[in-house]
Parts: sequence; structure tokens; C-alpha cells
Amino acid sequence: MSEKIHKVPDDFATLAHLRQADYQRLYQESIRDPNGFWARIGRRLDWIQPYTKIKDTSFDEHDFRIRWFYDGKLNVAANCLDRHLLKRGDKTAIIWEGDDPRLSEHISYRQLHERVCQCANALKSLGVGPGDRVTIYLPMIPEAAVAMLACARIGAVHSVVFGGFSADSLAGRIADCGSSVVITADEGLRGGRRIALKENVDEALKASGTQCVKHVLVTRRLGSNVSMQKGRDRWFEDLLQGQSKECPAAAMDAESPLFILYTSGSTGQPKGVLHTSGGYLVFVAMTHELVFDLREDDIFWCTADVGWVTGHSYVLYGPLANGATTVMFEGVPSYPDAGRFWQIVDKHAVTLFYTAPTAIRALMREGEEPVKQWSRRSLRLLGSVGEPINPEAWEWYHRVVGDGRCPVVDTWWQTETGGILISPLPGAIDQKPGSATLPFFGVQPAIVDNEGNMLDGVAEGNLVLIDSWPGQMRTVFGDHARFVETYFRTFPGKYFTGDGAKRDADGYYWITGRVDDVLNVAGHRLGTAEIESALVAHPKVAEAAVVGCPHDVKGQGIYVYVTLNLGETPSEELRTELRNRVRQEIGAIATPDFIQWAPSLPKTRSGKIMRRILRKIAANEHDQLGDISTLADPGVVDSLIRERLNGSD
Ligand code: 6R9
Repeated sequence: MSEKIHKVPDDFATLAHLRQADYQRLYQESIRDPNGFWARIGRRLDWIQPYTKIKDTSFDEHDFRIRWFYDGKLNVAANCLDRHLLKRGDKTAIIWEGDDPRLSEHISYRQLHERVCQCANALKSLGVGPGDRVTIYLPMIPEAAVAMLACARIGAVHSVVFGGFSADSLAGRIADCGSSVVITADEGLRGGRRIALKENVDEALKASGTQCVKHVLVTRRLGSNVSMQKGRDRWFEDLLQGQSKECPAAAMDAESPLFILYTSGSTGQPKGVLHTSGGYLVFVAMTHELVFDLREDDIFWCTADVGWVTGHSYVLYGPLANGATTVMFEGVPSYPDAGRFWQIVDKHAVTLFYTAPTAIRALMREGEEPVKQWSRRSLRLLGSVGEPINPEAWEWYHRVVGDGRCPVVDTWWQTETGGILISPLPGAIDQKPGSATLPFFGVQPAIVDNEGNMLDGVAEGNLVLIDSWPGQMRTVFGDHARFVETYFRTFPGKYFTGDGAKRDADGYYWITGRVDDVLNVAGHRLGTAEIESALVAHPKVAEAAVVGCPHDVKGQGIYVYVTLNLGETPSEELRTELRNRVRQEIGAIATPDFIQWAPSLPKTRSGKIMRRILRKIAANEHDQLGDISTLADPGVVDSLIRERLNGSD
């Protein structure tokens, strides 16, 4: 743990929404009287039917429920658009910055409202109604925002699938939620490279289980020549063109589903995390305002893709609910060169900048020059999300990118939590590099040991949350039992985050990373089980075990142990084949960094693979294997270490 403290800068605190005393007072109130607290906060939204009931939650498996604002009705899209029209109709809602630095576009709230209404009417014309699922497989272009908000406007449930996922992954996600419509683009463009999105959709729709899809809408991003299947595929622009620019916003129950987002867990295939409308929007709007200390004239840029939860909550819903200007960037930090982020900051006078540690570390390697070429004078706050940020990267971000002027907010949260749960409030909470600091209002973190005992004071263990907050996921789509089992059974009565954490003498939280079989590779969540299942599907593979290994830029790399079937011989070709198989089944983000041939794997006598040992071997920490006496055949370990040292890679 870094001992360094960065005090809240005085000039920042003077103008900030909240100062230290405010944080203490409001936090206490939010815990003492959640109903009173959230009743007041909820009024920041426009309700079609105001709520009178606020919090109804229990993590007890036998009396399980999570409901917030549950007799109210609202429309999420109307909250993100319509209610701003009077005061902010001409204000820019979205600044789109293309992969090509010459391309950008400003879309006002009024223009966005019109496009969303047209898209909503188009979806209606295809028979889409409340509760129906729509899969969105788009690059970072305004159409993604339009499609998401159009779903919200008519009460349909969107499931955005990151454009980097493969056709197989897309097919699984379409089939799981039974979408009737898929919205995609001819091709995507990232870092100058084309991504064959429509082709992937065609491929996905050949898979079993995807017959639910009746319509595919294709937006023309590059004007490429793609095949259109008659009766099923239509051009997005053509369908929108004739539609009215007015579309009534459906009055939705606070607890009606807003979106499904697939995320990896420690077992099985990714699960459909379901978020609902009222609580989610209240929570993302409030966290967006206070964690980033938002002001009316801010230009907010979150670099995440809308295919991830960070894109949902802090590219789209939080900023638009607050009437802010949000930047949507199609490209990557390294294209055309390593100064791209800062060139964009200057070009659009970005004031609040939010990115992932992996991007910071990658840019750090390029030195200070590409940063210093740009003024970055507009910046007043920097944020980090997605994985633990090492103190060196934190300090570099603060000193080089922020010229030492800007507070850094290290925000801890998850797809499941909907919004930020642990983070400094920039005018109220002193920062320590590497610590996400203190809980947001209404959030009650705790640390428990492996037996579930609560640990007080300075402690290290498993991070849990002992009570609900409005942005919490409500269920796993189609499998409520899996939801309860995954999150509430390990430590009964508490939500288990899957993360480890330390708490220091100031009560600050330091997230140490996942304690389960979830990898965090360049800020992207991947389940070891998914990768293993892609590998063992290969006819030559008998068994595979996947673990994370330390990686300078990505935080974690993917380290794979493969046992081949008897009679098969390892080769470089096979290694390439296995890598490609994972890319094809999951996507490029899951490509293994190392594949080690393993004559056999270390297992307990009951046949469980001892990943703890495999992690140590992958990390070259052979001297810290711990107790291996419970292994069925301890000799396996020596041979794996020998292979590792021989540089089997
Ligand atoms: C928002 C998001 C969630 C996992 C989470 C944790 C890691 C996210 C972090 C962080 C340390 C932070 N994580 N933010 N770890 N410090 N500031 O990333 O959601 O993709 O679901 O990942 O990411 O391990 O459990 P998601």
C-alpha cells in the first residue's frame, strides 16, 4: 500500500458540490435513514407517477427481494432527453469522435431526441414492445446511443454485445435472451482496422437457438458491400427515414427491466445481468454528478465502449440523465499515435476524463512526450475504472496527464452494481494512490474472512456488501436461482463481490483483485471456465486449465495449461490453432498470452484442479507454492515447474 496522501486541492474543494463534512453527514444519513435519503435523491428524476415506496430489500435467501422506488413509474429515455429540451435543447448531448481524427459530430439534445423517437417508432413498426429484447452489436457510433435510448423509450430491453466479441459469443447472447431484433453496422472501424460486424451477425444467426431473431437492422458505417437477407435484413437509415420524430415515452414501472448485459463469472457461460429502470437511473445520475463533480459546462469523456457496463452507465445513462455533454470515441488510444487521447482532450476541451488503468499503463510506456505535445489545460478531474490501479500508474496519471492539478478518482464497481460504489468524492475525500478510498452514499462494504466472519478495523479478506443500493442488479436473466446462488450463498445474507480487499486505519478500501476464477485482462472480465471450455472443445485437447498471470500493461495476462490426448504431440502449429480457437469462440480479447503443455495437471484427491498452484507457477513464484500435500500426485508440480523454466513458451 502506498503511504502517500494527496489532499483535496483547496481550489477544487471550494467549488465542489460536496466537501469533507458534507460527505460524513450525508453518508451517515444514507445509512441511518435510507428511505428518507433516497426519497429525496429520487426526485432528481422526472416521474410519470411519483413513488411513495422506496426501499424493499432483503439478502436473506428465504426472504429474498430487491425493489426500489417500486410504486413509481417513469421513462428512462424521457429522463435522458425530453426533460432537457426546454433548457438544453441546443446543448450538445453527444460529441462523437471518429476513429479517423478528421471525423467528429456534435449532436444536440433536440437532435438526439428526434433520432431516438424515429428509431423507437421504427422498432414499434417491427412489432417490438415492452419487455421484448433487442440485441445491439454496434461500434462506438451515435447509432448505439440512439438504439439503446429507443429501446428504453418503448420499454424494450436492450442487450448490448461488445463489437469485439465473436460470432459464437454473439449467438450465445442472442439465444439466451431471445432477442427478436438485432441492430448492427455493416462494419466497424477501430485503430484503422475494419471489423466485420454484419458478417458476424450472419454467422451468429446460423447457430441454433437464434431463430428468435426476426429482423436485423444494419446501419451504414463504412458503406461496405454486405449481403442482406431478404425479409430479414433492412438498412437502419431507410427504416428510420419515414418515421415520425415524435414518439410517446412509455410509462414504465420503476422495476421494469432496462437492459441485460452479459458478464463473465467464475463458472459456466456468461450470465445476463439484468438492471431495472428507476433505481438504476437514480444511482448512475447521482454517482455521475458527485464522483465527477459535474458542472453544467463540463465536457465529460469516458473512454469505455458501450459494450461494457462503464459505457452504459457513464458514457450514456448517467451523463444524459444529468443533461451533460458526453464524448463518444470510436477508436483506440494508440491510433494514429500515442497522443490520440490528449489530442481529443484539446480538440473538444474535455474537462472530466475517465479511463482504465490498462490504457494508462500502455501510454506510460510511450513516455511523456506524446502527452506533453498537447496542452490538456481544460482537464480538471481524472478517473480510473476497471481494475486495480498500481500506485506508479496513478502517480503518472496525476503528475503527467493532470500536470499535478487534477484530483484522481479511482472508482471501484462492477457490472452487477450498476454504478460506482467505492470512490473518492473529489472535493471531500483525500486520495491515496491505489486505494478506491471510501463508500458512496448508501453503500455498506464489509470485509469477511473465508468463514464469513466480519472483520473490524484494519483487515484483509473478501469484500462483501451488507445492504442493497438502488443501482444493484435485480436478477440473472432467465435464472433467478443462479443469481441468488452466485452472489448471496457464499456468505449468507451478504452480497459477495468476488473481490478481495484491505481496509486501512483510515477506513480506506484497497481492492486487491478477484479472489474467484474471474480474470481481468486489460479491464475486461473473462471467466476461466469459458476459455477452458473453448479449448477442450478441440479434438486434440484432453484438459485445460486457465489462470491469470501478471502482465505489465494488461494487469493480467491469460496463462493456459493444456494436456493433450494420449498420442498427440505438442507443436507450434497446434499452439496457434488453440489460440485461434479461443479467438473464434470468444473474441480477440480472450486470446491466450501463454500456452504451456502440461503432461498432467495438479489435482486434489477429489479431482479438483489446484489453480492456486498453477497461478504461482505461471507467475514464476515457485518458492511460494504453499501446501501441496493434498495433491493426488505432488510430482506433477515439479514437472510443470521444469517446463516453465525451460521456457516452454
Ligand atoms: C466497472 C467494471 C468488475 C471487476 C471488479 C474488480 C475490477 C473494477 C476497479 C476494480 C480495483 C477499481 N475493478 N474497478 N478493481 N479497483 N477501481 O469494471 O465492471 O467489467 O464487471 O468488472 O473489475 O475486480 O470486480 P466489470
